[in-house]
Amino acid sequence: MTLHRKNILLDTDIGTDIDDTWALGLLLNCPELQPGLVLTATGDTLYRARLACRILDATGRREVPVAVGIPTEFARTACSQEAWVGNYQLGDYSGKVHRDGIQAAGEWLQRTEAATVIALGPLTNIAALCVRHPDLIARCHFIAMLGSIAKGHRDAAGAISEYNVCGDIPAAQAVFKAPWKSVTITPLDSCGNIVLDGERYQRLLTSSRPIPRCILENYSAWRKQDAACPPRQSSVLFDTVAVYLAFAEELLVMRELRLDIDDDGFMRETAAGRLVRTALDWKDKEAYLDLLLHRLLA
Ligand SMILES: [Ca+2]
Repeated sequence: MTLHRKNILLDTDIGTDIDDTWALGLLLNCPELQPGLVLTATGDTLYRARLACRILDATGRREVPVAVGIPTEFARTACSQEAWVGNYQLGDYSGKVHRDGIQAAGEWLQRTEAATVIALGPLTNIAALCVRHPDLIARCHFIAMLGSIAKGHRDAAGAISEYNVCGDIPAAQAVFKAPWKSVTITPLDSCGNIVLDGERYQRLLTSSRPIPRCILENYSAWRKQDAACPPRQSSVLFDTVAVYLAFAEELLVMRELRLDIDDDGFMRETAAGRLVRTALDWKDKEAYLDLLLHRLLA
């Protein structure tokens, strides 16, 4: 029986926090998902596209096209995998590269039935697509690592203005008002404490498979930027949960909430808010960590 794969547009700020790199590795190893386009989000989107291309090259996945999204103001110090990218240029990638990412994403949405958009960074690109192509957005499901309902980082009590929201608040507000078929999020409540450590981390270290090798090389380059990062474990792998939500949700506690985003970047439940399928907690976090490891090692 042929598995019907979901067509995925991945919008990612890969190259700052390392979790996008783990999430891309997970996406590439999910038989349920077909990565159709990787679009780079915010900051130095050209650097991010070079990084995405080099990862796809190193893992033998050159069939995946990469598109350069809308650049925004950004500190060079946040290009934390630059050492791993080295002199690799977009022209070195034998797959397709699109310099105008919004144009390319619009064309991809136009020719793709029932697409799922996964967003792993601030929503500058996605808001631009919502403005330019509301008719195409209405055919898509939207999934994001986004916001904070009742918990912050590492299960700390209380909501915060989360990075992917406060990185472009008007964009997040616009995306919530767009006519998506459905909106699903993993806020910090569910994704803010996902860490691979102990035996699971050891198994990654000893793998010779291309995806774990590539992730760990990048993680090693990234760790040099962050002396506070503890040894022998991953950092928090927020974005992997959004990829999981594209093919399953049974390990999570899902709630339909009506959510608004205020001008300070906080998510609020309001009667007139957007109906959002929200991953509020885990039913079985250990099973998710096992699944994540198993997929990365596949
Ligand atoms: Ca991210």
